[in-house]
Amino acid sequence: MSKTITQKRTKTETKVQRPRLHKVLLFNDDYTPRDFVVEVLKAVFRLNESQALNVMLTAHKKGVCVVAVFAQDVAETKAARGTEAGAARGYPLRFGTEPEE
Ligand code: TYC
Repeated sequence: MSKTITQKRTKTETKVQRPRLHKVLLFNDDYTPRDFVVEVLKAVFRLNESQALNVMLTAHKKGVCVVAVFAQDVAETKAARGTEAGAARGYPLRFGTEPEE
């Protein structure tokens, strides 16, 4: 007599978890000078003059603009740096973050 042994095998899959990316948003306000917004975008986000001008003008016209996309911790740190730069000069300049879809 022969026995058949059926054994279930469990396959372990290891999936690489890439960090979810977060957008940094720039919000318009009525008080921060345009030139200052451009300087902050260049200093904190390393945008060039024309990129910074475009982002500032889009936020100015539409109320909000995506500045760039980063890993969550980088996005949060840069958004805080930008907001702090405005606050240090008494401006209500505000950056925020939100997860990318
Ligand atoms: N609206 C501001 C002004 O007219 C300029 C500005 C643009 C401020 C974009 C914030 O995110 C901003 N002085």
